[in-house]
Amino acid sequence: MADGKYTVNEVEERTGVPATTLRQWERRYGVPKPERSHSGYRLYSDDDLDDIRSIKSHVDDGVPASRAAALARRPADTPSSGPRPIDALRSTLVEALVAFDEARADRVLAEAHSLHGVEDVMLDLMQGAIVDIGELWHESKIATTTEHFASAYLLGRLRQIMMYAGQSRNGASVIVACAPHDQHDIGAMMLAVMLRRAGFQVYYVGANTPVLDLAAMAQHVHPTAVLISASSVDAVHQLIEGREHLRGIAPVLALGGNGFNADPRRAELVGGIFLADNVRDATRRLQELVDGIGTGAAA
Ligand code: B12
Repeated sequence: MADGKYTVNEVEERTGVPATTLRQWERRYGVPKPERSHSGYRLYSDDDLDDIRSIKSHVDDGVPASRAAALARRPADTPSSGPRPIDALRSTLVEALVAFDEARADRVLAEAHSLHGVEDVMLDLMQGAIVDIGELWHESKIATTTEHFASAYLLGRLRQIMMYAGQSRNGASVIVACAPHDQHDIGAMMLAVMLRRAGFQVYYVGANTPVLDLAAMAQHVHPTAVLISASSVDAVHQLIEGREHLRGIAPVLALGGNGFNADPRRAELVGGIFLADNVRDATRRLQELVDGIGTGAAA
């Protein structure tokens, strides 16, 4: 029931959980679910307090926060309480993957697709889930095998979405690849999916692509754009080292991924342009550039 009456400071005092953690749980897992006062402040109910105490006691026992939040949520995993926000689905997806429960993960994604658009499912749910899982792994709360299992599962689902998007025969052609030695291909795959859905003819090459081979492929397929993902500064350096082979590779050479997000000017060092820090804006920007080439407005 909605009976928000405690401010965040009061909740902090009563439960011992810091305000930053409370907001993090709310954002990531959808629990607690405080109301907002007219001036926008969070107001927590007695139910919220119970949930917070429950999560805290599970976490104190060593249960990961995502699972503790899922345990606190009542009733668990049932859509009867109305459409679940992406954040709530995200914690359930993380929980399913951590438990190696592929069938449950499938159900979460099915629910997500029925409630939200493909872009939101990819960018908010799938990206959010792999980042949460990365954090659990980083904190040694899950094994490397669990993280690999989750990555492989999500890549499989993304490939499926890409397949359903079909391949355009007359859209502008693009190659999507990852920098040499860069195994992080989930972002590149999301980019490929977005571009296919936007009508581009996408050649998806994926992880760990040597620039020399990429240049040879470009000579073969004559793409309008080559897009390269680099997830770290090391990966950016690999591209800087190979920049001679990338020069003139296509009318547009676009760079992205975390190695560039932190400092987009690094794209110039590789001889390309930075499109955006997310695939939704990047796709829009690329479309404008390609349209510009078509009308002679850009080169
Ligand atoms: C999953 C993961 C892995 C998986 C990758 C599986 C796979 N097939 O992709 C595996 C287990 C293989 C892995 C390995 C390693 N990883 Co790792 N990994 C991650 C993790 C948890 C998630 C990355 C991810 O998929 N994010 C989701 C995607 C969708 O986001 P994204 O890549 O940023 O993409 C978005 C945007 O950047 C953009 N975008 C991406 N590419 C492009 C390209 C273009 C052209 C454009 C326009 C936009 C764009 O759009 C995307 C969607 O909006 C991150 C942690 C994190 N918080 O990110 C660490 C992380 C990236 N890994 C890290 C490290 C250190 C490693 C290892 C070195 C670990 C080790 N000791 O072995 C190895 C390196 C292997 C290698 N040679 O590449 C570090 C990198 C730190 C750094 N140097 O910057 C991170 C940040 C973890 C950490 N906190 O330390 N990893």
